[in-house]
Amino acid sequence: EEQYDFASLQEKWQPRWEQLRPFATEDPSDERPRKYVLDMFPYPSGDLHMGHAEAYAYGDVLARYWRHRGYNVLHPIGWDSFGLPAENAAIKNGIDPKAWTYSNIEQHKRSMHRYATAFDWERILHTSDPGYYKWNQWLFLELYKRGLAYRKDSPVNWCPKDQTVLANEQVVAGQCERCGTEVVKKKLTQWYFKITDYADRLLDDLDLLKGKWPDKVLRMQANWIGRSRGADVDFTIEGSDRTVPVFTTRPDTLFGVTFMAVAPDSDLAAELAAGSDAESRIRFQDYLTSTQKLTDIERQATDRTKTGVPLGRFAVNPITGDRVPIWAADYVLADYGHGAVMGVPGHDQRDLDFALQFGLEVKAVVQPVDEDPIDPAASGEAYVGDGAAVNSGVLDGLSGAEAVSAAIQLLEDRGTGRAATTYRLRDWLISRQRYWGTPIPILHREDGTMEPVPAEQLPVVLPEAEGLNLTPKGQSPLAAATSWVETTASDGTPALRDADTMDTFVDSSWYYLRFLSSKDDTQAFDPEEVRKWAPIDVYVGGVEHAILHLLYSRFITKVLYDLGYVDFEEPFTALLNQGMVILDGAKMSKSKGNLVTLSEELDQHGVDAVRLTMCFAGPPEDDIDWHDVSPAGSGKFLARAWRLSGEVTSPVGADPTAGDRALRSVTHRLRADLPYLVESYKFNVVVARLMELTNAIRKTVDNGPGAADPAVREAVEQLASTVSLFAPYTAEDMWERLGHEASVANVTWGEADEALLVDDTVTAVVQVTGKVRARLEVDADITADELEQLALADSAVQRSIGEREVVKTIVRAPKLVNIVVK
Ligand code: ANZ
Repeated sequence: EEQYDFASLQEKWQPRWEQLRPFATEDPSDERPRKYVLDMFPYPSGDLHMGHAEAYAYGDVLARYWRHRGYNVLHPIGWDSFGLPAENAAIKNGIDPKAWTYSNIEQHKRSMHRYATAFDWERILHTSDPGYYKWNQWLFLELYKRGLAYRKDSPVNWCPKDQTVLANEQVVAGQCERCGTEVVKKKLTQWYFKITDYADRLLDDLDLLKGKWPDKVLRMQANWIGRSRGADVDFTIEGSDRTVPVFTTRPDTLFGVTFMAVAPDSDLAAELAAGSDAESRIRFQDYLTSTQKLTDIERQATDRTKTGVPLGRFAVNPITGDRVPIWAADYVLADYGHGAVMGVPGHDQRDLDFALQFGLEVKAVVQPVDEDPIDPAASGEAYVGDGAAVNSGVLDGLSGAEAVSAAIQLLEDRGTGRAATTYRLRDWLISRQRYWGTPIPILHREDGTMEPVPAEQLPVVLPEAEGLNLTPKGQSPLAAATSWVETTASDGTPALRDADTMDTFVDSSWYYLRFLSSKDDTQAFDPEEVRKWAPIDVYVGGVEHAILHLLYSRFITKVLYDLGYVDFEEPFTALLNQGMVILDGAKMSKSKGNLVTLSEELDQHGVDAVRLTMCFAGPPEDDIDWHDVSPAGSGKFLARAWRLSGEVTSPVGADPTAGDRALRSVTHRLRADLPYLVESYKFNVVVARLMELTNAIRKTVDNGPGAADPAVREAVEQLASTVSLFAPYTAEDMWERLGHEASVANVTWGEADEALLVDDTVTAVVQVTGKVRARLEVDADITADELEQLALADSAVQRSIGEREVVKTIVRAPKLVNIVVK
């Protein structure tokens, strides 16, 4: 028996592929239809791990599959190479972030070559190259010119450990996503992208992705955008000519308002307190200090005892004329709606908790129909269910949406309110006070005005790290790079460069376009190439990017669409989220000591066996428990397949049509099912079918027509090219042993032969005077005469006829024979 040796196959093919470059896509005369398959680009920390191995195995199946289907496939790779970890590692170990980053990238590249990923290596990009971030700066200025990039003073999420600002998306359960430190609020001047202008489109266009993105991701995006429809109601403030709007989703409960509550950290609270008596002012100041220590999450926790202080001021309900006290309460957030609520304790649990805590009035203004009247003050439970309005003047008797629109109508008629929509989505905070990122291309003049860096001066190149103190201090380390920061404005007056760098999510929001013309130094991307390739047909990556990265990319794509740069509004037509690789049911981590190291698995089992194992483990969305899978078993299967390729004796090009029908039908069934199976990501089923095909071939060779049968060649060739989706080294070698030239990646699959897909036998039913007496397996193309003969010769049929006389035989070939006897 021939020895299958994965190590020598790897040694043999890797250098040959480097020369053959089977996945280069630069040929402009290539007229094949196109597919763009993209794997989320990696962050270059450490070496590749099991998670990368899984994702790239799946991405490769899709890229190679479309090539076999006759498409010109773009499958590029690059590195998301700016960002905090490089800087933190640099601070800890005293190495230059650039040196750290690029040496990690080199390690990644070596590992990816070994892993035989089907990438087009001609298009690589690193976001930390000036040739890339120049266009990041261009993008920033495109937004800036249109008012979509702006600066404002605002309370931001601040990580005291990393000493940096975090986007809302980077705060997880009140903690810094990266280091786990409790995030606090701090007021700073920061740059924002106006993603809120796109909230409706980002939400509504999720419909275009239904069925092609995981439902879970669509839901997460919708929740993140968080659109609430309702009304703004203008309350007048007693002793002032001011009206204050509050946002409510329940204008139908206007008659149940018994207080107003404002966020203590809002400008409104400060203004109201300033106009109050001394005692209220002092009480308010103390309260404000105590709430500033809390995170938004803590403030909104439902199980927390409600806190607040009366401001000594009153508001007047514009519909009822009721005079209600105004409180500062920290369950009201400053940056949602208008930072103020109308308190309806009868029908909102937070308001009820608050009212009961401070002895405020509770009014029930919605009663369930045909049930006992509710009493929230007594039960402690606000009534949030359906019902009819009561004690609500003209609204009485109305319910649900009807009551809501009648209330809005009332407000609009009186000019004291209007229909309104509020979003949870906030503008995207994109400035960072860190070194290793894209410098913001803005100059600050002495008179306090700003000026964009002129296009011809881009890129604003990041100064060398040497000599800069990167230790976080709340101000960008770049501010200390005096010779870099100090420059002149276009009118020759002194100016300072903006010292902040951009959030790396800006870099990754459009990189998929840069791949299309990654070496072009005259434009961010070539519109001609964009028309050819984009949008992406399938995007492969982790579900951890369900909100941040995908939402930002969708937003930037819509901006580019509005500016006329691209002609599509959604960047990722389909999304495949792979599960995690775990061990014994737990996420792998160094600290838990349950880390499976990719390079060790590859050394032990070989690249192909590891890749095949990833694909065979189950649906790609599910987690893979590395304890439950068998790379050794995968290796055994590959050896069996590989051996077959050495046994075929018919010549290349042998006509298979005269070959063994049973084997041909297994081959063609696989070919027919591959589109459905691969395109619905049932990679594990494909592997199972390859095992079935291998068994069928072995049977034909050993116990059937033998290795010379041309059906065997046909089957082994299909096996080799399909195995190449999962195990490229083995497949390439099989292809060579079959007498072909490299590369197996270039094989285009033919169509399945329909005639081989239909079953070649059918079951014929034989009846004797209406009663079924026998079932016969017959050829599908049997003639009526032949079938009649077979039926009459069957022993069960003969027994049933016995001594009786056959008067008539009705034959419907190939399925039915009815014998009439007397
Ligand atoms: C009166 C009312 C009566 C409310 C009722 C609800 C039920 P969503 O669905 O999340 O958008 N609200 C408004 N601004 C707020 C702020 N800055 N901080 C905390 N809460 C705020 O919630 C909208 C509801 O949240 C609004 O409707 C308001 O309370 C409250 F029976 O107004 B409601």
